[in-house]
Amino acid sequence: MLRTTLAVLSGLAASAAALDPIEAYGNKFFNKDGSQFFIKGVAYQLVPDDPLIDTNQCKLDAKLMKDLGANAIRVYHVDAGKDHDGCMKAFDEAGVYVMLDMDTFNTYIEPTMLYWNTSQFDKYAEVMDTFQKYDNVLGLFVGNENIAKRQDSPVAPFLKAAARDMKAYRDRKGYRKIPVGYSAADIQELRPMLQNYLTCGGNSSEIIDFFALNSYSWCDPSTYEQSTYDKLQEYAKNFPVPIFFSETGCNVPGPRKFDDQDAVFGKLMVNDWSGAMVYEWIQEQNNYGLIEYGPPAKSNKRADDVVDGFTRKGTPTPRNPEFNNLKTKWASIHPTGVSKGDYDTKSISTRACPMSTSGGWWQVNGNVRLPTLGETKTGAFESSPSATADPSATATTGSKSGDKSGSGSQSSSSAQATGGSEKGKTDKENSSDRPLALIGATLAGLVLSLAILL
Ligand SMILES: *[C@@H]1O[C@H](CO)[C@@H](O)[C@H](O)[C@H]1NC(C)=O
Ligand SMILES: *[C@@H]1O[C@H](CO)[C@@H](O)[C@H](O)[C@H]1NC(C)=O
Ligand SMILES: CC(=O)N[C@H]1CO[C@H](CO)[C@@H](O)[C@@H]1O
Repeated sequence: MLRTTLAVLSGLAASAAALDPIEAYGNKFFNKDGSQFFIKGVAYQLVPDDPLIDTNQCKLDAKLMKDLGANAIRVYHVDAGKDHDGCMKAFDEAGVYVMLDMDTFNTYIEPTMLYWNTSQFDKYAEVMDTFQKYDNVLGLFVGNENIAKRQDSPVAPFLKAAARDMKAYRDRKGYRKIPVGYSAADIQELRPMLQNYLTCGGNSSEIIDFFALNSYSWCDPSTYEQSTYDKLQEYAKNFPVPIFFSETGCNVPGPRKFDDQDAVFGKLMVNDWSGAMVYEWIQEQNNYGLIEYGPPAKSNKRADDVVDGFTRKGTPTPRNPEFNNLKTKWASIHPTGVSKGDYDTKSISTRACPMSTSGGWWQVNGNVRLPTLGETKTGAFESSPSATADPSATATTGSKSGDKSGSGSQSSSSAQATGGSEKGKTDKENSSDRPLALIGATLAGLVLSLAILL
């Protein structure tokens, strides 16, 4: 507490106009004055390696983000060795918090090769070391959509191990308690097992500090039920840590009206959700952009200003109606939430660690022992329940069929959800969010039945 206070005070001394750090407490984010903080964010990755080193560009974008009403960005890759002072200050002055993925191209936690080792840890730590000094860092991700296919869930204990080790490192170094979380692909078959698993087990040192979902299941025009947001809400009710959308939303058929924001910040969800990051700032091939930087590839531009045929530098120009739709929508939404002083964390509840499900999607059976740093897993896993698994968790099967019965008309919620997250992923693959070779690597024949990790 004292350390937090001192950090806040020194932050204030450094720059009077600076944003105060946000704290995760219970299942909500709070401002320093005790008011609740809700994310109105955008995904921001103009260039593959690091969009936070070009100060002029950050200033141009931050200004327009302020106009849009955004208070946060999400960045998928940074280069810890570069100087980020200018960009972080530009966003800070525009009232914009920053969420970062700690992994990068060669440190991604792979679902095909199960390991979490010091090569990754050291790189994650460099990102934390570099960014912990900025008060407007809102959170750090251990991974993004590492679990994206049927065979991928055995990597979940490695994600949890990464969160455990990065939180321990953060605390050991005396850094501010920057929340460390995970950004999940919204896959119906993994609802709610993945979010429950990453926060289960009863040891706060071994769980993620927040859970974020990349969901594309709300395609305007839609409804709370048709989009299956009602199911997302059911699983998020009294969740043990903050939960929010780290990517949203669907652009088919378009135009995007961002009506899901009414739901996220509306009375049915606002008590359990902490807001949303809209995918994405820059227009790319996937057609999700809120802005563009003018026509593609001109001969007088430097080559690295253009990637995949899209100019990635210059004055951002709103793409409409999307930009104005989102601006108008956010301007009409003012969630107040609860003040920290009035907030009783006894209302939150930790779920039991889920048992594995039939069909192979969720293969982690109960509260398995987490891998230690440096541990590698190869070959098949024995299939037998862990001694610490809680049998009551089998109730998740019922919730899952609830998803199906609640799905909308034309396409099933599964198709929408999975298809949507594939879209988001496709783009990020194009932006080299993860090594293409590894994505392409065949998983055929790799049928794992994970019960006990060792
Ligand atoms: C971590 O694992 C990767 C992949 O197997 C390997 O390339 C790297 O050398 C390992 N690092 C250490 C410190 O063992
Ligand atoms: C909680 O987890 C941490 C990190 O793995 C460990 O050091 C600690 O002993 C655990 N606490 C309990 C009560 O098991
Ligand atoms: C420019 C580019 O590489 N586009 C690719 C983005 O990803 C999709 C799906 O993987 C490819 O079909 C595109 O060619």
